[in-house]
Amino acid sequence: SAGPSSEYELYTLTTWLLKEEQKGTVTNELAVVISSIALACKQIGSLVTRAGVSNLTGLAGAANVQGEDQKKLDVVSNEVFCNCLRSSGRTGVIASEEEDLPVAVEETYSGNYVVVFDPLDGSSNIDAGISVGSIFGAYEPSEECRVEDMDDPEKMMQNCVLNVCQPGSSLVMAGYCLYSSSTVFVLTVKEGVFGFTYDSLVGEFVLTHPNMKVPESGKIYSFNEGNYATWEKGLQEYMDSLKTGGADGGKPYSARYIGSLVGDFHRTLLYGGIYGYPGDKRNVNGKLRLLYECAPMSLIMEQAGGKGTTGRERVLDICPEAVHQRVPLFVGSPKEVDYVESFLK
Ligand code: AHM
Ligand code: MG
Repeated sequence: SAGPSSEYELYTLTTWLLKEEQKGTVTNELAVVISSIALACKQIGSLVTRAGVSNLTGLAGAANVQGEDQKKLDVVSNEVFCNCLRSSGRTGVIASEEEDLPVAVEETYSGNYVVVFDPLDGSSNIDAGISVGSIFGAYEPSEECRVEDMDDPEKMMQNCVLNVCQPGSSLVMAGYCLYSSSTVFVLTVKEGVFGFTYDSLVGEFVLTHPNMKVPESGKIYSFNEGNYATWEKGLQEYMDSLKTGGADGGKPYSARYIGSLVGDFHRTLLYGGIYGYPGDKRNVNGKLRLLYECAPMSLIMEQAGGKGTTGRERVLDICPEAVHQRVPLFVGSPKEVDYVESFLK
């Protein structure tokens, strides 16, 4: 029964975290990690809003390890995230979309959480002022990432990769922050999903969406249908069937695609339906990364009563073999995910 008890009580993310700590659903260390991520998101939100006037649009001039051109804001957001996590003192290893390899944090004080994140997803939308977001998740360390190994960079690095390569089912926390007409921070610590909207006058995330649940089904699909010709037969048949009303027939589905995972996902969570980034002939595993995109989003969707699958297996069951590994993703209302799977399995 989380929520304000008086009309004037401001029920913020901080209040919520304190209550969760009292209940024992988050450790003190994890609460500190989440607070530091929220701070990073506030800062990124303000940078995104001001990008056009502070010369932060356009390319940074380099490509990341995955060969993608980095935008200025990709680079800045990564720095903001890393700084906030470092100064939290509770993070042992961090892995980011924008870094080649996971990095050990020297300033760790306690907790040692392994934090994975995409600091700014959908950044191709930035220069047009369209929604973008940050995605994150945390694991307990699986292998000691010992400071004494710092002298042996090779060993240190292997240790970090081992820590990071855990299946999504081991995540202890996941969330995202949407930078749009409002800034919304959505979080799970595996006890349901909670959404907080940023109140810029108070400077805090305020609880606005307690215990979010995805509708059982929903007639909205969100795919980059431009890739249709390169999809497998089953998926093409599925797509065709949505246009005649899907499983129950009737009204055709509506198409909605921003090209920002966080925005498309947030709508799917609230209104129901399905988001998909399938594999195609050229990229058999699609485009999205398991560790810091598909796994956290699948955990959130499952916690909201929905599902996340590659079309063949549950995303949270996959143990990553590489930090930037890609997998196909279908997430959303349970009935919609079952329906797409019936064409693929
Ligand atoms: P990014 O991490 O480089 O920003 O790419 C991820 C984004 C997702 O937000 C979005 O769902 C997808 O790429 C869109 O890809 P496409 O343009 O191929 O439809
Ligand atoms: Mg991304």
